[in-house]
Amino acid sequence: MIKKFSYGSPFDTEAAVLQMEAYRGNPSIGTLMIDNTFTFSYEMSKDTAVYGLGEANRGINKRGYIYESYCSDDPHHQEEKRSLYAAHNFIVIVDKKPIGLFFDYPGKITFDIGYTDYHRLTVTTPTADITIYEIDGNNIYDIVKQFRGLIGPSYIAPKFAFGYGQSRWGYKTKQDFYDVLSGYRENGIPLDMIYMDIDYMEGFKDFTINEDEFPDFTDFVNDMKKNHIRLIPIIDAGIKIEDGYDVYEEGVLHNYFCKKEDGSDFVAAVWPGYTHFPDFLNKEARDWFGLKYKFLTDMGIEGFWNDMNEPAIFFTPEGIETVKKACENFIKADTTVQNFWGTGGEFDNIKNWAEDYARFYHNVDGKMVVHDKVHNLYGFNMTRAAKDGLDKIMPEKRVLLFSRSSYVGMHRYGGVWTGDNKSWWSHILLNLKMLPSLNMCGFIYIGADLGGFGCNTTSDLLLRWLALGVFTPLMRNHSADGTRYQECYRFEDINSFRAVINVRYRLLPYIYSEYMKACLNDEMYFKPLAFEYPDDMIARETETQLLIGNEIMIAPVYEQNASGRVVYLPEEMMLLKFKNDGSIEEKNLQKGHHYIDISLDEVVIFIRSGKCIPIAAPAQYVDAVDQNSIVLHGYKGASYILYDDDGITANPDYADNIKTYFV
Ligand code: MIG
Repeated sequence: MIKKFSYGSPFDTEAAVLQMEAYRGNPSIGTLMIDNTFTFSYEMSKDTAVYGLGEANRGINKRGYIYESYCSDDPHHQEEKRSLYAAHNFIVIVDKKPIGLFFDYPGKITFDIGYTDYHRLTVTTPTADITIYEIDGNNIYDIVKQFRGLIGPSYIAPKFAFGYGQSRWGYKTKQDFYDVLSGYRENGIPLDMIYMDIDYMEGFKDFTINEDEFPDFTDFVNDMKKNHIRLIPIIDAGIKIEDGYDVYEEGVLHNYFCKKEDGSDFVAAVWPGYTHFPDFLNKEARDWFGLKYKFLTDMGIEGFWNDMNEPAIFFTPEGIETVKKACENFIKADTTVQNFWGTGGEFDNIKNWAEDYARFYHNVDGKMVVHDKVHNLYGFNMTRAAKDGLDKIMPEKRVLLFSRSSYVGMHRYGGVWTGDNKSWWSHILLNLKMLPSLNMCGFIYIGADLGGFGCNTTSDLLLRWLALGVFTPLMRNHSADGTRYQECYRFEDINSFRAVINVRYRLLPYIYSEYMKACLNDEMYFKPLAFEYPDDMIARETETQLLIGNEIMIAPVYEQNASGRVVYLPEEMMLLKFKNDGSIEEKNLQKGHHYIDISLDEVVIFIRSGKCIPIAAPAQYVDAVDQNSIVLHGYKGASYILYDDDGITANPDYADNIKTYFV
């Protein structure tokens, strides 16, 4: 059952789609402190676990740290970070019985989950205008399913988006893209998408193409499609201030940009230099921006990634003034260590600066709302604008769309990638641990930058990361300009890369089928062992393995120089090892701990007791996966319900598209 509580006068975030009566009293657990601020406080027992928070740092069980939802463009995801790019304020507290709590609040909100006091959970907001949904249910899945019903159905990606994609910030010329195509095809490594980062634009202006490099963009897009490659361009939040640029001029004319208190358009610098921010909380501005995507869909584009939509701010004119004053003072003052550090720090201080977020306003149904109070809704509404626009442009078709920043509710409009991670071994695990929490909040089309975005990758790190990426709906290798190149064909052991990525295509019928079931039935695709085996103390604490769909478990290798790993089986399972030569080794294993050898060119899965899965022959791209090549692997007497459809028609129906297979 879901119960809604509302305090003060909360902003309508539109995260929830179900309307219900709101109560004023106390939720059934915890205590409230309401003055100018709001605090929910709950005493945890020794064994209490807390799950959720979607795209957030640290473990699957969130206990023992403090998290802040305030969408932040911070590319350094070390262990102490409290905020990443998203705000997913849903938790499930598991004590004797689980309780779900969604704190629907669009500004900064803090979850102290046993950080200050290991036995206390406190959730705090700076104003006391908040809505809370309390959900009780039989188990965690039941609570998640009810929550998903509350927030509405998940975005459904087209099937081509389940292929493997290559990306890199720094591809500039047509030749750069053709080099990627030939690098993959000539080496027989599957590929379906190449991503276009900001350099395809003219001067980083959204909805423009650099005509010098791409004089015949439509032909280029079509030629790539003939090679079974979709180009997926990036769209940034900020619109360059430049006379003659239509998007800028229309935005100014119709008051579609965020304003300062004095009514002027707010100015902030991002890649194009000074820009204005479209007011995505204003419906008219959303409608306008969404239809701009037509510029690219008219040229054959079928997918986008929305970036910089926290929104990220490098600096504002006000910030620059502050820095300049600090520099002037530095020049005049004695050179002390304090002055040196203090002045240098000002440069960092004005990036994504709180004072700037308090300086601009949204027009929400005619009312001016200061940005920092609704900060976490910006990326959500950018992607909503895009999806609503694309639905008007191509109502019958699914489009690939994912965003960097998000809030609960954005899962109806697109997927997410988890932003600028690094080529660190620890980030394989961070990637893995975010996946189920994101699913809890309805984000199913998700993935991380495989191989790591920042820093320099190594071939073994990339191989191990790809072996996890095989199972993430978004399987994209992406890296930052200036880092070591990490396209698979750049390394010596190309056969190993081919072998690992082949597994993705062999498992595609299963991955797509389980993804669609999760979307269409409000279920989880990535499940922690703790959710499935709540009475198994070891399973409850196993955070380096996941269940994928209903049939399999994975246990990726996440340490360098490891030739395998210890895997915990909470029940008897059948190991399947995909070998480099295309063969599949099978072995039944008893419940308990096992050391499993997994070399760099292998992928291992575990089929759950009594189940089976479909496996196809390898293919170079999604359309070439041959349904007739499907063979069932798993337990004798098992059956599998396969979901499949044309992969592109919007609003597919579950019942129309399932077929049962028997071993
Ligand atoms: O300030 O477009 O997270 O994926 O490559 C960096 C350049 C801007 C951040 C994104 C990243 C992308 C990069 N962008």
